[in-house]
Amino acid sequence: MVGAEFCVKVTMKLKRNGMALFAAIALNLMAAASLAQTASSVTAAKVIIDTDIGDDVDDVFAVGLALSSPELKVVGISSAWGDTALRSRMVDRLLCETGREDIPSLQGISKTGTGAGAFSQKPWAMAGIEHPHNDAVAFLLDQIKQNPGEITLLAIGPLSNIGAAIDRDSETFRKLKRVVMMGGSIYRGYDDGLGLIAPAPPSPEYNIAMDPAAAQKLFHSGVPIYMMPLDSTQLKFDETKRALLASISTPLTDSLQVLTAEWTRVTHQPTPTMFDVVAAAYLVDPKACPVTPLHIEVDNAGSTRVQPGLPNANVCLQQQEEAFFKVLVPRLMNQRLTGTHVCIAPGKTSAAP
Ligand SMILES: [Ca+2]
Repeated sequence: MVGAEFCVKVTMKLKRNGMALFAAIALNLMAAASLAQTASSVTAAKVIIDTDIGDDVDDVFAVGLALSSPELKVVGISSAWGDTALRSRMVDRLLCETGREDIPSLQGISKTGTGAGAFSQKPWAMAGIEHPHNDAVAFLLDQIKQNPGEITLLAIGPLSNIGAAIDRDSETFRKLKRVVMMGGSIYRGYDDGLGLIAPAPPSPEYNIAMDPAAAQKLFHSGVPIYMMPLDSTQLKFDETKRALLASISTPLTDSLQVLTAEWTRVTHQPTPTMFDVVAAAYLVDPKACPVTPLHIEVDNAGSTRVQPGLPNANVCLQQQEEAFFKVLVPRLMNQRLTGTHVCIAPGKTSAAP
C-alpha cells in the first residue's frame, strides 16, 4: 500500500472502530523493525543540515525526518538567513526535546533581504534555553577537512552560508560529497500544489532569490548538486495526514503540531507545503524524487534556467507523492525520540506574545 493510500485508509479505520488502532500500531511496529534492520545493515550517511528553520514550517519537518531516519547521521545543524541566533535557539530546543543534544547546533550568517519571510514560529523558539553557538561556516569547512568526500550538505534555506564557505575556502568546499538542496524553479513556479489549475510558469524561488550570488557560486563550485525545485516539492501535508500525526504524542510530533499551529496563526494557511522535506526524503531514499542531469545557470534575479553545457546539477523535475509520503509518514509515526530534561527556559512558555 502506498503512503497516501495508507494514511487515508488508516484514518478511515480509526474513525470506524477502535480495533483498527491496534492494526495501525502493529503496522507501525513492523515498519519500525524493518527500519532498525536497515540501520544495522548499512553505514549511515554523514549529513550537515543548513536551515532557515522558523519561517516556513517545512524546515522542522525536514529536520524531524532526518532525526527519525537511521540511514542518516546528522553531524551538525546550522542556522541560515535572518535571525540566525534565534533559529539556532530553536534548533537547540528541538534537539533537547528529541534527546539529540549530541548534535552540534551552529549559528550561520545573519543576512537578510527584501521579501524575506516572517519568523512564524518565534514563540516556540523564544521559549528555548539560550546557549552560545560556534560559527556555522567554520564548522562546515572543518567537518569537510576531517571527512573529505564523505559529507552531504542538506541546504534548505537561502545559500549565504554556502556562499561564504566557498569564498573562505573553495578548495575545501569542493571536498563535500554533494549538496542536496531545495531550491529553484525549472518549468514550474509557485502554484496551488493541487494540480487543479495549470502549473504556474517558472519564477525565482525563495532559497535562490534571497541570495542569487551565493547560488551562482554553488552552481559553479564543481560539487555534485542534487536539486529539488518547485517542480517537484509542492506536496501538501493535508488534513488527513495532520490527523494521523495528531493520533500519537511524542516530543517530535507534539512539536510539529505546535509549530504548524504557530505557522498557521501567522500565515493563515492550514496546510504545510513539503518543499524542504522532499530534499530530506531524497537523502533517505532517492526514489522519493528521481533526478535528471541538467546544466543550470542562476541569473542575478534568482531564476534557474536550463542552458546548454555539461550537467552541473541533478534535478528532480516530477514530484512523487506516493513515494515521498511513504518515506516521511512511517518515520514520523514510528520514531520515539525523547529528551531527558526540561527544554523551556525558566519562566518562559511557548505562548504567543
Ligand atoms: Ca527552509
